[in-house]
Amino acid sequence: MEKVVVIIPTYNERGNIEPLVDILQKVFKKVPSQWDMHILVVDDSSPDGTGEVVKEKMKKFNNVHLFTNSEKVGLGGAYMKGMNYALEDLKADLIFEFDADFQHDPELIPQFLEKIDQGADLVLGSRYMRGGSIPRYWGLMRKVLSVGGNFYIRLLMLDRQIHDWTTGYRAIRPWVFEKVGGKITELKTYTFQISFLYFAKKAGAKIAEVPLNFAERKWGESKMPGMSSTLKTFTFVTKTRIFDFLHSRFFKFGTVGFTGFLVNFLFLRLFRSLGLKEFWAWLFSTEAAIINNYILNNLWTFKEKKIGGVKKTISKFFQFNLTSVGALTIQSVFGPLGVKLVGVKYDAAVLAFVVVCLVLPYNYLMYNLVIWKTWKLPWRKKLEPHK
Ligand SMILES: Nc1nc2c(ncn2[C@@H]2O[C@H](COP(=O)(O)OP(=O)(O)OP(=O)(O)O)[C@@H](O)[C@H]2O)c(=O)[nH]1
Ligand SMILES: [Mg+2]
Repeated sequence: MEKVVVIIPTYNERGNIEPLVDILQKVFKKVPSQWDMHILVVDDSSPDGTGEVVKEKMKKFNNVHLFTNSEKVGLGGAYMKGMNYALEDLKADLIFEFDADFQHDPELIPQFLEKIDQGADLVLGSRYMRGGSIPRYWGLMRKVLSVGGNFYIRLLMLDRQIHDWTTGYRAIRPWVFEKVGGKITELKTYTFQISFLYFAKKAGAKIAEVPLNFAERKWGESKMPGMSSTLKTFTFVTKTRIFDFLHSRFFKFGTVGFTGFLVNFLFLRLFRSLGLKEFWAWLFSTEAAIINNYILNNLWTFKEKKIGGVKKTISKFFQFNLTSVGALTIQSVFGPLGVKLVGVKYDAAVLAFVVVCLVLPYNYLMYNLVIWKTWKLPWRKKLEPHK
């Protein structure tokens, strides 16, 4: 049997938690017997007495648990504490994030469990996939923010698989929380949910989705964050992705390429001033740029795959030179061809096009596939012997 703990953060939800616990118990009866279902309410000492209602329920059901925070810690803070408690004290094999206000259909729990059974580490109740929805009664502003916001996040995160980054209905395997929990610095509702998912994805969690028709809040007041917190979510996502880009291999590759261009230019001037013939000045300065790019890419862009040893360094450097000859060939074939096509007036545009659309992708591909071998062709992967 695997222990499942449905964590429900509450703040002034007494009117909801009362019927919700009963309904959840009914749903629990429908899940396969492999799952041992529990409820953990994380209450921030709600002034309306939510905690008291839960204590009453605990007398009736022994699978209901309560964790009380002495002050309001926000949704993220409540989840962090609740998840820790569910894993450390209750020894959960699976945890759920679940809202108290009936916006999350409890009847979907078996579908979440099925996805987990099929191998998912994290299942999302998704409002923005086929079959999911947001409430019709929402005001225009909330709809626009919700749909637009999620679209923006999806666009920046570049993940077609995930449709709902902010959803609060989730099933999570403990290892994911153990890997991710320590990295989360943002505890505000949306940033908490987004960064949890972001780090989970990075940690290699298998993510699945279940369509969710987000319902109307049944009772009580919304604790939805205000406008300024919502705007901070956009800043958070944007900053995170800019940071990712600055740390990406492609950005480093581009930066090294640019230093190569500078080296080429400076050495050309230097060799000329030393009295070298134009041809030799071009040849040597180009080689200087190639050496520069080889060293910097090896030490920085592809540092995880650093080439070492005299023999290997020399043979790879030879390969690198051949790759550069390839790039020169592309440029000297497609450059004149382009000029012929659109006229010499547009030679700068032709050069930019050839470099950006042909030479850069060619170099990047060759570096990743041939020189540093960070990528593997799909049919190569299968040929590798099993370890
Ligand atoms: N423990 C705890 N729970 C919280 C806190 N803020 C919100 N919650 C709970 O988190 C869940 C989601 O909050 P909601 O206010 O429903 O947020 P929402 O669903 O985005 O907003 P609505 O659509 O208006 O309901 C509910 O069960 C809340 O009671 C908090 O500070 N502490
Ligand atoms: Mg709600």
